[in-house]
Amino acid sequence: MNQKPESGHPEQGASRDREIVDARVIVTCPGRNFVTLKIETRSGVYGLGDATLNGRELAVAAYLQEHVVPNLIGRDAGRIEDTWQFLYRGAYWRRGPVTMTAIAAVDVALWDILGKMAGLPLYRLLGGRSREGALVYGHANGSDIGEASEAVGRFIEQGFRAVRAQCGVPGVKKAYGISSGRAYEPAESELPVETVWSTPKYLETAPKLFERLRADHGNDVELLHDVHHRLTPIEAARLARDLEPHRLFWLEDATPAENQKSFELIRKHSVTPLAVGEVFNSIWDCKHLIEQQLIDYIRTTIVHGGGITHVRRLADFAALHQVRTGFHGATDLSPVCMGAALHFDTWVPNFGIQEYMFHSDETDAVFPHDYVLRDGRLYCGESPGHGVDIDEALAAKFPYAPKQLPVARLEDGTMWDW
Ligand code: KDG
Ligand code: MG
Repeated sequence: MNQKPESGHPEQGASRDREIVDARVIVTCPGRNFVTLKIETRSGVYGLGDATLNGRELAVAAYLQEHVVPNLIGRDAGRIEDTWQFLYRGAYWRRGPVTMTAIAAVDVALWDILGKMAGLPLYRLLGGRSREGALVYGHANGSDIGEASEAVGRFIEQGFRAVRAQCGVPGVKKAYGISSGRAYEPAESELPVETVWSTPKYLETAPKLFERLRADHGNDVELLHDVHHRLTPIEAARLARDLEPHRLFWLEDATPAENQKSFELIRKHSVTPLAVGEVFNSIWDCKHLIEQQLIDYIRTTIVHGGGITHVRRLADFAALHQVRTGFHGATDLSPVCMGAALHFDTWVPNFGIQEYMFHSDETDAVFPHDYVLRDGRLYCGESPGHGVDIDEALAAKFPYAPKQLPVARLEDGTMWDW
């Protein structure tokens, strides 16, 4: 397990510096829950990885604490690939969100250590810059079409070039993506809030929203929309077709994608670009979607997709089929994930867009970082590693608060996809 160099080997001193001597799981709730893995080497250099799985935080914390950390102590932090293979291939029970989020935390922390030891920002380790900054999209929403359009206008005024738009649906009490005043945080309570969903009412409203947005804001701004898995394949095909005149950048999660072939139906009826994959954990979840060019953007990001080591393979595979990246970036992914994602975005040749919601001031204080937003793009910093740290003393002041994501039912009470 512990690859100790033979005595007299030239790497011996360096390898001893890289020996992992401690790994700790830090759970904190500066406004919302985050799980962070901190790996320390004998030399004192440490790395951080995000391990946050919204509403299931303690499952990943326990997986790391009980089953991963004991395997890390004594390992060479420089053996990133071998550690990834050990945690993935070596585990009989592989894949799934809990396992892949735990692996991601280790992987990102090790890349962070590698960058710090090399004195290089992460994007340079990956192969260097492909662009100056990463195009981002913000989240605009409103209780009705008019409010949503005003919200889109505010994003454009702030310099955003791309905006996701969601609005309330008449007759639906709690439509997806609508905030009640403060920033949108769906995991609201200890037990899931039950929402009610009406597909016919939604299908009436969504095209009208985008007709209005184009009338109010013109064609220069990129517009995106998230269906959040609510439609059947044929309903999704109808929506994608109805939205065609409004030229969306993408339509996201139009139908659940466990059955990857279901996207063939949507493709048959529409040229609206499709994005999928924030709930995927591995290349196997999207292999058919990518190979058959059934999607245009893959959303699987570093924290839930096994880290940089695996998502890099996914992105390279996607590039062969002209599918571009569009990483998940909601606030339940910590600044540690965002920092790593931005270095990846800066390097990856087939970059599409990066989702970005502002974290709260408390979260930004717990996770000091060097990435900045300018004119609708996010720029990663030049500090070694991924450029995100944790203030552990401050983190300890925000204890874990159990919260789960909502569920959805149809009007007759049938459980539906949230
Ligand atoms: O934890 C769930 C959220 O990250 C998700 O609901 C946000 O769909 C989402 C998005 O596209 O940001
Ligand atoms: Mg989404």
